[in-house]
Amino acid sequence: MEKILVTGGTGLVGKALEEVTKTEKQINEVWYFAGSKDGDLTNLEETEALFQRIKPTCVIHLAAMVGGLFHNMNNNLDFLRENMKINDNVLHTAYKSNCSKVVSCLSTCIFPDKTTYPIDETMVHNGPPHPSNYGYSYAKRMIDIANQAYHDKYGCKFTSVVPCNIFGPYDNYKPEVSHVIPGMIHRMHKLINSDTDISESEKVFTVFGSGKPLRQFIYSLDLARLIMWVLRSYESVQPIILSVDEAQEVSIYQVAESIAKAFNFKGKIVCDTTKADGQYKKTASNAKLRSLLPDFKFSDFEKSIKSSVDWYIENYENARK
Ligand code: NAP
Ligand code: GFB
Repeated sequence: MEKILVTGGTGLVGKALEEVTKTEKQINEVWYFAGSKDGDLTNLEETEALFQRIKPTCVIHLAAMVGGLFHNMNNNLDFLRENMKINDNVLHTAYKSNCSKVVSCLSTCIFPDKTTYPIDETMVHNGPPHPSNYGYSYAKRMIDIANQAYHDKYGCKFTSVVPCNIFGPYDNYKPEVSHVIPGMIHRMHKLINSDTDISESEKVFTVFGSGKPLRQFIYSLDLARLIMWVLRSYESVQPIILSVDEAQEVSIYQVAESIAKAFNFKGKIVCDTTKADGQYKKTASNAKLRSLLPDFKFSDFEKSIKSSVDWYIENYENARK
């Protein structure tokens, strides 16, 4: 029997994995989706107690202090320390628990800021990350270093995936923490449902920054399917990028237009260039994934945005906001 512990199981990606396992888990698998209430993974004793309770054979390690550009910019030290503690506790406890495989999660935002494009898996440590999120980036990079060290010393099958920006149901919509898509969904929903005494066509939605930066976005349910494939079939310690194609890259302004279309928003969209843009782009190549899984189909971006907006409207009361 495979017992798969998903740390960070109550978040955006964890909930997508839970949804996908409903139809795709195998007969010999039992899945556990743990959140911080099941154990604070910055605390070694609580981490060991969680592993002692679950006795996992495999771990999908998603738990992290996670946030968008503005949260990272103001909290690099916390992102560094929290995530270093979580990652060391989980990896070392997984080793001591004789877990047969651990799949951890990096991010395309951790690559060097000054780089050639497209970015690929060999470039993780080729230079400093963007200054806006160096704390998070270095903590994530150390997962890759630790994976190599556990493999060198003990032969552990510890590997990592590198998603591009992720969105979908159960995202984190808290304004001070959120990534761009949940941040915009939350703000547009609030704009549409406030000031009902002025017509919607007179309302103005503000895109933070210039709207010019470029991003690749993967729908959380697609990522969940790819992570399951990595758990079952990817045997290398080296990271693998899980991203949509380079051609799917969109501007932040285009994201705002897609969200406005999903809300059928009739007002204006303007950009507040007094707010930071962050990284201009972090274009990643998914050639390694495509070479191993040539037939994988990514969901349509516009349809996935519509599904995410509809989910937020239907689940507004209980959403993290
Ligand atoms: P999320 O929605 O913020 O969820 C974070 C998860 O980690 C939650 O389940 C949370 O538990 C758990 N957690 C946080 N601190 C914890 C602690 N001290 N002890 C135990 N659990 C803790 O994050 P996400 O977007 O799903 O991210 C999942 C993974 O993907 C992360 O490793 C992140 O770095 C990576 N990633 C995310 C993106 C993105 O765009 N979202 C892009 C690339 C990579 P609670 O629910 O109890 O708080
Ligand atoms: O998702 P996001 O916050 O993070 O996107 P990054 C930031 C971009 O979206 C910037 C613009 O260009 C912002 O100016 N933006 C426009 C907004 N409106 C909004 C809004 O309402 N909220 C937010 N948050 N942005 C993060 C890294 O970079 O990527 C993290 O800092 C993490 O470490 C994440 O890895 C995946 O894509 O810029």
